[in-house]
Amino acid sequence: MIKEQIRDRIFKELIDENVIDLFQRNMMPINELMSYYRCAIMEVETKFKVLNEQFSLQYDRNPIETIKTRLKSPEGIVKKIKRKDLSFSLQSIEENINDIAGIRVICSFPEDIYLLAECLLKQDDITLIEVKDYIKNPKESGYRSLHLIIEVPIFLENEKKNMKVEVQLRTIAMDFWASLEHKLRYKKDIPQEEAELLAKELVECANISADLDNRMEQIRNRIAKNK
Ligand code: 0O2
Repeated sequence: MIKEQIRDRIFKELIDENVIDLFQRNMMPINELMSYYRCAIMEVETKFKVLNEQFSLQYDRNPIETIKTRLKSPEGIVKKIKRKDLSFSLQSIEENINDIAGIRVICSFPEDIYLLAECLLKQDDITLIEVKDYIKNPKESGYRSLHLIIEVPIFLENEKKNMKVEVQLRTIAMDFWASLEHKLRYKKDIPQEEAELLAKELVECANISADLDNRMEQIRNRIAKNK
């Protein structure tokens, strides 16, 4: 039943025999792999919750506003396989797609992002694979966030398995901008010229939002100094 549902969904999206084959032949291993990624998400989420708790005790403040987690959908995985021109195999998925397990940590202030990233990366079971600092180097769209690709071990019945997780750290303002921009990006029926003007407007909004983040942080620091 699940097999048929997945096949129908993929059919609607992509109508690609290779893809249907991959999922049909590997249903059990795919479920197993996805379950490992879910475990990895749990491990990393717990690490951030522990850090938040400790900061709350030690400094009487919570650096984390919200944590969101997501497992990449089969459609998302297939799109990425195609975009990166990868082979349709489980091994290739595991080796080349780094964001199947995703965790988004929304912080109050920009400084908290780097503080949390440092605390996470100091932990001796975490291996850093890649850093993409879209705060220091925003994307052309205006997008800002700190992305970390890490490896975390999960402990199964008879083995330890290292799983990749993408951690996106951003402020409330960065998240607000990214969420709205993501929704607007899918409005396709806009004339080219207008689309270019809107893209510029979105970059401007991202800059204003970054400025606001910095000013709020300065206010926080001035208050802390006066204490
Ligand atoms: P979802 O569902 O959000 O995860 P890679 O091949 O993996 O190294 P990739 O996929 O281009 O390269 O990675 P990148 O650009 O570093 O990060 C991709 C993710 O960052 C996106 O995930 C978004 O979550 C976010 N992102 C990157 N650029 C933008 C942007 O301009 N606007 C918004 N709103 N989000 C952005 P996905 O793949 O879109 O899916």
